[in-house]
Amino acid sequence: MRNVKDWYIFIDALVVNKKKLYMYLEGRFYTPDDALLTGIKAILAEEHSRELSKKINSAHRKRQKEGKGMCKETSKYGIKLAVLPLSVLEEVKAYFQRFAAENQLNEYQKWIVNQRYVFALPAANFSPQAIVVAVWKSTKEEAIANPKIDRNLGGNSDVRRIFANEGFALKYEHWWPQKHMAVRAGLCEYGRNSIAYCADWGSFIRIGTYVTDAPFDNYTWRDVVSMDACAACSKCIENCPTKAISPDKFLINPEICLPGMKTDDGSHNECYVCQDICPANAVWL
Ligand code: B12
Ligand code: SF4
Ligand code: SF4
Repeated sequence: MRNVKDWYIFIDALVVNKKKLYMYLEGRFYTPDDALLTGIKAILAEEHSRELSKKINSAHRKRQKEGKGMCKETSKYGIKLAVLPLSVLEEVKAYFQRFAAENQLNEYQKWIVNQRYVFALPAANFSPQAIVVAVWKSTKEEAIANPKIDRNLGGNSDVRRIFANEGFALKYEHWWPQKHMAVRAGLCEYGRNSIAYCADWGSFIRIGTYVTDAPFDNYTWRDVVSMDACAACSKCIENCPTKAISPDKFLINPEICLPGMKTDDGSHNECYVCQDICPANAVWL
C-alpha cells in the first residue's frame, strides 16, 4: 500500500467481493463488526475524497489561468459531465408522454412517469441557463436505490465543487428521468436490464441531474440507445430471480423487481444479479 488511494481501493475490493477484514493490532484482535474497523474505513474514504478534491481543484485553477471554459473532461477523476440547453427538458417530457401513450404501463410505472417524474425546472435562487447530467463511478454497494442508505440524494459533492470552482450555482433534481437523460446526453447506453451503462465504468455508477447558471457549449443529445453487447445476449433475463426483465423491451417490471423481494421489515431488498451476471460488467467485477 503506497497511499490512501491504494488503501481505499483495497477496502473497496473487500466490500465488493464480500470479504471480511480482521485485524490484529497492538495485542488485540478486531472483527469486522468492531467500531474501530468501521472507523478506519470511514477515515480512508474521507481521506481519498479529500485527495480527489485537491486534484480537481488544481486542475480547475490551471484551466482558469489558461482562460479555458467549463471543464467537462473530468472522467479521470471518476466523473463525466454533460451541460445541455434547457430545451432538452421539453424533449424529455414529450418522449415520456409518447412512451406512456404507446406502452401498457403497470400501476407502478404510471405512478413514476405521471406522478413522480417532473419535467420542469426546480425552484432556484439563480437564473437557470443549462441542465447538467453527471455520471460518477461508484462501488457496487453505493449503487443502490434504497432511500435509507441512498447517498445520491442531494447529488455528488465533487460535481458541486467543480461548478463552485468556476463560480457557478447548481441545484439537484432527483425526479427527472435520470437514466434516460444520461443516455440521451451520450454518457450512457441502456442494458436489457433497464440499467444505464457507462462505457468506461459499466453499470456500477450513479447519475445526478442538476440545473445551473453555467452556459452550455458543445453537447450531444441523441435518441435512446442500447449496448451492442445486448444484441446477442439474454443472461440478465434468464437469471433474474423475480423474472422482472422484459424479453422484448429494455424495460423491467418494477412491481416485481426489488419490491418483489420484500424483506421482513418491509423495506425493499438489494439485488445485483442482472448486473453481476452481465458480460458488459465482467471487467469491473
Ligand atoms: C423507481 C426507480 C426504481 C424502481 C423501478 C426501476 C425501473 N427500472 O423501472 C426499483 C425500486 C425497482 C429500482 C431498482 C433499482 N434501481 Co432504481 N430508480 C428508480 C428511479 C427513481 C426512477 C426510474 C424509473 O422507474 N423510470 C421509469 C421507467 C419507465 O424509465 P426507464 O427505466 O428509463 O425506461 C426507459 C427504458 O425502458 C427505455 N426503453 C424502453 N424500450 C426500449 C427499447 C430500447 C431498444 C431501448 C434502447 C430503450 C428502451 O425507454 C424508457 C424511457 O427512456 C431512478 C431515479 C430517477 N429519477 O430516474 C432510480 C435509478 C434508475 N435506480 C438506480 C439503481 C442503481 C437501481 C438498482 C440497481 C438498485 C439495487 N439493485 O438495489 C435497481 C435496478 C433494477 C433494474 N434492473 O433497473 C439508478 C440507476 C443507475 C444506473 N446505472 O442505471 C437510478 C438512476 C438512481 C440514481 N440516480 O443512481 N429503481
Ligand atoms: S446481461 Fe446481456 S442482455 Fe443483459 S444487459 Fe448485460 S449484455 Fe445486455
Ligand atoms: S435487480 Fe434483481 S430482481 Fe431486479 S431486474 Fe435485476 S436481477 Fe431482476
